[in-house]
Amino acid sequence: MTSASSSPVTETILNFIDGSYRKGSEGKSFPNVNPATGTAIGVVHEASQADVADAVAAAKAALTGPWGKMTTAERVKLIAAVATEIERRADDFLAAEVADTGKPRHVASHIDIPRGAANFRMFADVVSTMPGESFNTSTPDGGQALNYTVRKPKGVVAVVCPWNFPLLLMTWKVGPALACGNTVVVKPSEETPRTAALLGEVMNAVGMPKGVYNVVHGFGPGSAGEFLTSNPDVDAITFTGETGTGQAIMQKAAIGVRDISFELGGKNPAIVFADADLDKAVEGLSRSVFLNTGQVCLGTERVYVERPIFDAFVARMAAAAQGFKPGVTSDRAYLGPLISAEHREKVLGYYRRAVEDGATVVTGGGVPEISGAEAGGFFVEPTLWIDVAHGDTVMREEIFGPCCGIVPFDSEDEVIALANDTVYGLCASIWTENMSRGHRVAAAMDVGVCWVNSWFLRDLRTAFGGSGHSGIGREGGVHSLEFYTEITNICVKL
Ligand code: NAD
Ligand code: 6OD
Repeated sequence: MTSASSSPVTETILNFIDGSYRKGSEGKSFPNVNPATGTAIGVVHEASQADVADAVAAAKAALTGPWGKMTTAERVKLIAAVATEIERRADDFLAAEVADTGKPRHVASHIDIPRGAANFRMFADVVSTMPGESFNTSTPDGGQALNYTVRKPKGVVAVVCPWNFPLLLMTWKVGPALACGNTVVVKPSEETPRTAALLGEVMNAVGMPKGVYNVVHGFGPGSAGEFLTSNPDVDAITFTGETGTGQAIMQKAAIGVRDISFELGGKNPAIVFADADLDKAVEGLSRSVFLNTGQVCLGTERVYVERPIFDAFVARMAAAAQGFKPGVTSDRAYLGPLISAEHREKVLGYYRRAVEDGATVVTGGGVPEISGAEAGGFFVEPTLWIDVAHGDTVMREEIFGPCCGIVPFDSEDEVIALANDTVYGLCASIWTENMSRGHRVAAAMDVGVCWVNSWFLRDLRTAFGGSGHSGIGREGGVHSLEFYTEITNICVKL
């Protein structure tokens, strides 16, 4: 049981260690707040340093227990069963995700929960079909040697997660980690602990051996996040979150020379050429700017539009933004709240800064009028700026809100230079009907992922990640196996 009560409104959210739900051993807890109403709806039990050490010890012990002895076929069967069980309990996961994030149900039911299941099923397939590598080598004595590789799990993997797509981003790492035979200790965001905790029920239901999947709740520095990443029995750390947090975790990873995989922030450009299909571009960029209330690492907070269509594009985007109704209960609701009062203050600070720096607000810029139960929610208006300069703060720093600056450009070379002039390198989205140009400009983008005439269109077999301040490494398909396994090359003199 994740909870002391069956009501999601009063849920007590517990740590999951060695197959059992546990309170924090120091008796500490913190409130779980629904961002759509601003009210506390649960209590989260914070893991102490001893609890985190217990979770890591359980994960380490599980490596040599029944889990470590399973064949790949047995292991992937269990992992596929996790996917099926998430699907069977989709309503429970949906309720948990909506309670934690405040996001509209249709967003969570179309994106977060199905991906939670797909992340297990897909990596079960990848591991089952992974080919090996071998080389025949000529030796100095005129003979031959055979080189081939075997892959082994890294060991105990720490999975440190953010709050924007909690189940999706956590399982994106837990799926491949387990498929490769590792064990995990997950530290969900303090804002969104529920789905990670609920997944413990799924693990027990499918018969996952104890200690393979563990969850510790808490914060970063001086709490579960730091306790976990500095624990010497953790063999590798995979992290999704802010660039600054990544830097702090990297220092801990240096102790013991542990491997890291980082998916960090972004300040992603979208580029709309004059020959783009304007209907499709406006629809696509309405998603890339406003989906999940802009709380998407892949969000395009910088939008460059070729001058001949600039005014038309701005007018169409403004109409789209004004069509979104903030709130979560209505069928038309698209813009949920931001995750917290603190994050709303940060976003509103950028809204003020844009105006101070001379931007013109096309639409939005403040807090919407909302009555009823959602009056206390952490909503902001969808916001568009023009007359922003390349060096303005809102064009350089990640805001993580439903907003973007829209800037005209005159040539391909100019826009490539503007798009690439950032410390980040996560993704870009290019809109053109000239596919020769589409390919050319996409290849010129200094990013990990570039979409042409689309955005956030995912095939889980592809490499995903960012360069520069946006991350270290790539995950997805076989790329995940590079991180979650250790290779031994065996050389046999024939
Ligand atoms: P965050 O970095 O504040 O927190 C992420 C996690 O790290 C949380 O669980 C937090 O408790 C933990 N943490 C914080 N400090 C820590 C420390 N010193 N040691 C160990 N753990 C620590 O990020 P967030 O606010 O939860 O998420 C938003 C950020 O995540 C944005 O910058 C966004 O771009 C980024 N993000 C990136 C991707 C990607 O794929 N590149 C995906 C989603 C989110
Ligand atoms: O789709 C994914 O695998 C992924 N990591 C998405 C990240 C979204 C960021 O907010």
